[in-house]
Formats: sequence, structure tokens, C-alpha cells
Amino acid sequence: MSIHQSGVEALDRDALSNDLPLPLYLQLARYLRGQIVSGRFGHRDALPGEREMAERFSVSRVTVRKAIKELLDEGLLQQRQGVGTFVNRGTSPYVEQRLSTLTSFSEDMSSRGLAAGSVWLNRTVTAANPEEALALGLSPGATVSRMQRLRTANGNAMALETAVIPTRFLADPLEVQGSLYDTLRRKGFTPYRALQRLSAIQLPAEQAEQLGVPEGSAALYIERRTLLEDGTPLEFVRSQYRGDAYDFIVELNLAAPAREVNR
Ligand code: 16G
Repeated sequence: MSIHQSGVEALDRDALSNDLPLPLYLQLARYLRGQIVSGRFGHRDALPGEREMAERFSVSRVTVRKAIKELLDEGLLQQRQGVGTFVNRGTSPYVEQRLSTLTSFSEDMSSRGLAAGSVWLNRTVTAANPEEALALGLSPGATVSRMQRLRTANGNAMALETAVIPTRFLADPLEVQGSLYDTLRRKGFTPYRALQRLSAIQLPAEQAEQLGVPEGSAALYIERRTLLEDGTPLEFVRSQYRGDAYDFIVELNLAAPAREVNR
């Protein structure tokens, strides 16, 4: 069923919730993105009008406008002057204009208009365990600063995060006041590139309690290895993100044409 055929009635009026720690416009953008990506909205379908959508979702027109702006920026919608807003899902590859940037939790939240916070759960200087030593290219017994935080947005729990940094880059974890990346940058160690691995998990009891959700709730487990410009590993992070409060957008760029391999 496309919105073109069925209009605003095709949209779930209960898709947004005031109980989620995610602004309504981002919830709406997420919902509409889901409809587009899943193919329920077809290429070139017209979006219902701003007023109709505001009524449908019981939000202000400003909220609708901001949600649409997100999807316009992502290239999933297109606006034609005086005609309307249309889904943009052609058969050509989806090419993002913006380059992916490596951002910190603090930057991610402030770009969404949310206040980032941290509740410190633990911070110590200790020997790297074998997994950490491998990820950070350290020799056995090397020391690291290990920092465990609950990350919050406007005071709501969003993620649990354990960051491990070799002591040659951060000798004392107590130096970190607000943003870890700001602290590292001030010391001249700028996070430049990161490799991430994501998987779906169900939260065990302790982590669920820390995040304030029922045991077994869905979450995203992310491992990140962050490197300096010269490729030296700077950070190894393991985190659990609440599945109901997060959306990860992956930007895809056109790959360079594959080179022929001579055998
Ligand atoms: C993000 C990073 C994490 C980094 C943190 C720094 C992911 C999956 N993780 O949460 O590796 O330590 O930002 O945030 O994106 P901060 O500078 O606000 O402390």
C-alpha cells in the first residue's frame, strides 16, 4: 500500500510516543524513514500535507517540518516548489552528499538538541586484558585507563559504555570531566577513524537495570576501535545501546569502480 494510493490513513497514528527519550520530530523521521526503506512508500509517491500529518500524529506542524527536513537532508525525500514533497527512491544507488564524520556521544546528542550526560560507574587504571591488548595493539601487561559510564540524553539513560584507552594517551581517567573525545583532542590525540561492529542482543538483568528497561529488552551491542590519523589504535569501546531509543543511520557512498584483477 503506498501513501499515494491511501493518503494519510496509511500512517499509524500511534507511531509516536511522548515516553521515549527521543524528540518527536526524530521519532516521526524514523517512522517515515521506515515506511520508505521498507518499500511501503513507493518512489515518487507524494507525502500527505504538513497539516494532515500534524493532525494524524497529534504533533505541531513545526515537528512535521523538522522531520521532513531530516529526510530531505538524507536524500530520501525531495521537495518540488509549489507541488509538494515526494519520496525519492529511484533505482540508481542512493548517494549521500555529506561525508560520514566521526563523532562523540556528546556531539551526537547536541546535534539532536539533547543535553548529553554521563553517570560514572567505574574508572580505573589497570592492565589490559588479552582482548583489549589485541584490539589496541599493546604488549601483554601494558596499562590502560578503563572507564565505564551510563550515557544519558536529557537525563534519560541511552547507553552503557566501557572505553579503554592506553595510558600513554590518557594516564589518568579522572582527567575526563565531560567529553572523553574533547579531553583526548586537547591532549593532541584526535580520534580520526573508527571501525565498528554492531550486533543485536537481549540485555542481561544487570545492564537492563542500569538502563532502566526490562530484563531481556532488545539492545544494540557495539564495539568500536578508534584510530589516530597514523593508524595507531587510540580507543577500544564496548557499548550497549537501548534498542527503543536509538536509530543508526549508515551513510553509503558509491564504491570506486572495481579494478580488474589479473591472474
Ligand atoms: C561515542 C563512541 C565512543 C566514544 C564516545 C565519546 C560509538 C559507538 N561510540 O559514544 O567510542 O568513547 O562517543 O563520547 O559511537 P564523549 O566524548 O561524549 O565522552
